[in-house]
Amino acid sequence: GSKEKEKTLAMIKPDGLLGNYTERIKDVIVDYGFSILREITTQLDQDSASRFYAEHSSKRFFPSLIKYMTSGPVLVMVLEKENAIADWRALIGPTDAYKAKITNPNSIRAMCGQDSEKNCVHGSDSLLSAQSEISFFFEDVSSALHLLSYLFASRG
Ligand code: DGI
Repeated sequence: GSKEKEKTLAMIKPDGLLGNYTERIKDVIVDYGFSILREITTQLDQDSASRFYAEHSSKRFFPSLIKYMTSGPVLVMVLEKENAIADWRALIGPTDAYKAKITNPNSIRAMCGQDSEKNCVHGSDSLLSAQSEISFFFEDVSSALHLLSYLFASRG
């Protein structure tokens, strides 16, 4: 019988877009059998980046993380397949891209990340976070606001 499909939130972070890794990452996504259901390019501002990473707000690296995440546009996707959440996490590799290059050389973070902060891509880490992260970008009013602010910002 066919297994339940699962959705996860994937993001190409500012360094990934800046380094022109989008097509290579999408090739990997398709090769591994994910469907890209939704896709949006947006610019996180201080407030939205802080809400997205709220669980890390007390960490020492938080200000630096927010500065990085707001430094340029991000490409956010909803990916779907069986076991999408764990499979995407496995494919992107460990948080620290520097370590990924040693321990998971075929991972996406090894391909395009630099260190424990500039690690090129995001993936939801649980069913609960996948649901809340997908609605963060695609199913509530904030997605329209992200898009609007991006459109207005790009007009200069
Ligand atoms: O789910 P992950 O992105 O793999 O990792 P996470 O949820 O533990 O951390 C979220 C993001 O915060 C991560 O992608 C990059 C940043 N981060 C995590 N640990 C460190 C960090 N940034 C710095 N500068 N130093 C860290 O130790």
